[in-house]
Amino acid sequence: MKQSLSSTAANYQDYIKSRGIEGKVVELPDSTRTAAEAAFAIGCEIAEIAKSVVFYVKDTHRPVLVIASGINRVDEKKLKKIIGGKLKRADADFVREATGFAIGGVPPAGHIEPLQTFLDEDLFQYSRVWAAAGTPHAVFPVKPQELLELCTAEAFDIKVS
Ligand code: 5CA
Repeated sequence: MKQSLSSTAANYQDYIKSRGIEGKVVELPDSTRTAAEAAFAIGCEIAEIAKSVVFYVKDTHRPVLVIASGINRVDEKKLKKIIGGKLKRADADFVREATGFAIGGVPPAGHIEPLQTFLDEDLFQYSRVWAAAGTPHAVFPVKPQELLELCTAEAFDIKVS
């Protein structure tokens, strides 16, 4: 573990602290770019990784964020029913533009602009999960209920089952 955080991770630490989250951002020497890499670097289950998946509403191009358990695939049909419009998966450029962060480091909140956010209810099986903290090497621990409040999200069954 590095002694001091990179500026992006340090800024994210300040952000979550300002939002009342007590968990500390951890910057790891190994990549945390994907849910599997993050779980390996942290030493937790992949299911305990809160991954950020960005979609957009096809007709309006409005971005939508889904925070899903690392082992789950987001069911776009379920999401379409909740949102009421067809969705497309965002590409790397769209993700950066909508959130201000690059894929692999997209955090659950604190984006350029607030995004409508949905939380995978499976994350509530764990007492704490790990989410990206702005870079592909930084994560932070958070209770699912805290995550729900941090993201002003609603929890749904959104996985392909
Ligand atoms: N830092 C880790 C775990 S905390 C992380 O951000 N993982 S992640 O799973 O949340 O972010 C990767 C997600 O980005 C993938 O689940 C996938 O939905 C998305 N993604 C990865 N590559 C692409 C791509 N080329 N285009 C669109 N989305 C992508």
